[in-house]
Amino acid sequence: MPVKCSLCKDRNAVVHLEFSSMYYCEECYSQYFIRKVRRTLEKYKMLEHTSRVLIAVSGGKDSSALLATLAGFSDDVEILPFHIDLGIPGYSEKCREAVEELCKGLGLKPLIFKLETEGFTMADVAKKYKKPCSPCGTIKRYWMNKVSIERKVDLVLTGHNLDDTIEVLFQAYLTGSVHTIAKTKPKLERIGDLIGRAKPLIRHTDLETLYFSSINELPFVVAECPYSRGSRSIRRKKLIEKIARDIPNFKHTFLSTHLKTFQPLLAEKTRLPPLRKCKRCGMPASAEVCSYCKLKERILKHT
Ligand code: Q46
Ligand code: ZN
Repeated sequence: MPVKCSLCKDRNAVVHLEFSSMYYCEECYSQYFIRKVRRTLEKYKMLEHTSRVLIAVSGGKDSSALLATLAGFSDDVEILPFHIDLGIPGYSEKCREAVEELCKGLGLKPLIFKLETEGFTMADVAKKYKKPCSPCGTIKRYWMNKVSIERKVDLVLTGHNLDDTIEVLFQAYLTGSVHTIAKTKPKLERIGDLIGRAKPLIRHTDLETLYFSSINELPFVVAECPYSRGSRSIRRKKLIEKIARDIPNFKHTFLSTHLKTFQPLLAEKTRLPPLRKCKRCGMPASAEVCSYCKLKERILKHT
């Protein structure tokens, strides 16, 4: 006998979430997913004093689910989908196409930035850096912020989910990275020219966004970035998954303990260095020259 949906008790269930022991049919699952995003937005006052948000869309399942959920969410908040074409051979093109198709279906016009217009791509970065994910993060943060300033955006929303957050925290607690622990939270307020950032999917697991994107047939790229192969963060995610198999709500408990206890405590005790303006590009920097300008110089020297 097929299992029935725990909510409508009528239709057959297609999704089972182990951490909550709930079963959902397609319709109830989508409603549950959207409700949870709305509750997260409200709980952490993410859209307060916000009239224009930039949603960073990568072409993956998480940011696609986020954009689809928030498109048409409110007449008071304008949404600007933003995609960075990183120029990763055999991968970036698929990502860009998925974003374009998704936006077309949602009636939104995406803003697409091609890294190659800077004179280099992630392929050049990967030749220089053994672990390209860290410079890739610098590039993405820089352009998300720069475009947000230019477009007068109040807040940047990213598709980081619970699994992403727990992976970062797991490593931060292991190594005692107090700054990372202190700044890992659902919403970071704006500091000067550093536009605020929020993660409306911070309470959704990897699997929850995968189910939502698949059920709603959203265009997204299934393949992983070729530069992520063998990365430590993927290995850590696998380890966390093993723990969650024995303790199904491990990730949720970790996040809530972090947010209730350690993050506020450490945020009070840690002071981030005051921000300056990069002397080359004028963007916020913790040193004389920002990390993006340093990275760009290093790559261009060798290309
Ligand atoms: S795109 Fe960039 Fe990711 Fe590829 S190089 Fe790493 S960070 S894995 S989300
Ligand atoms: Zn700079």
